Amino acid sequence: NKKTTVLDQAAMGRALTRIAHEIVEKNKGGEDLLLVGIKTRGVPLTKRLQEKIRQIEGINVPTGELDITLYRDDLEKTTEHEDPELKDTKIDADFDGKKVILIDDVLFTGRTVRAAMDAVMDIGRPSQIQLAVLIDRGHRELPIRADYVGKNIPTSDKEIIVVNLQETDELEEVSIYEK
Ligand code: 3GP
Ligand code: 5GP
Ligand code: MG
Repeated sequence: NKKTTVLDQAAMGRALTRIAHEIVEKNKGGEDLLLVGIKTRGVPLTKRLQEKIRQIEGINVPTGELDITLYRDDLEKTTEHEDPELKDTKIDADFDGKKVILIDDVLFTGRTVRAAMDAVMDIGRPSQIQLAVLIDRGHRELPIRADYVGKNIPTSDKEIIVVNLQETDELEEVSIYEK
């Protein structure tokens, strides 16, 4: 059951615009970047950031996607310390020497990002890996932090964050639910 909406459509748009600006600022324009979305909802977020960077800098940053899954159907098991695994990779660009920015909707334990970093290092030699997330809900189990955060939402064990995007859910909002 739903508790509160933490980002509406306008707030989400502003957060992503800010992140796009932060990305080009930190990377001095963005020439050597490659944006890699983590499925499912990291992928539309990646497309949106690519479009915003195009508007800001006039460059078309290449994108790719990773499918990292926990091989489980029960989300309740998230805290049982299972390690997610790579299922599928779609990256056309050669990213040796590039700065790879991983993009996901929610950062929680950090295990998905760890698996994503492993996958990236297995297929190439990026000069850097950075991380952008729409929501950081806390509860890290690994020494991982995001370089770009849409919103920090400290959650309790009983709360989950529901991210609805136009592209996947025909609705645009982030809310907190009680399990
Ligand atoms: P996503 O693929 O867009 O990230 O894991 C399948 C979906 O369930 C995810 O969508 C995610 O949004 C949602 N979800 C909600 N709570 C959790 C959670 O605690 N762990 C995981 N892995 N996914 C969750
Ligand atoms: P982690 O591996 O950091 O524990 O979890 C990150 C992945 O699980 C992300 O891909 C994210 O989509 C999903 N996830 C974890 N917790 C939540 C949550 O509360 N809400 C949503 N929407 N996704 C979550
Ligand atoms: Mg996700």
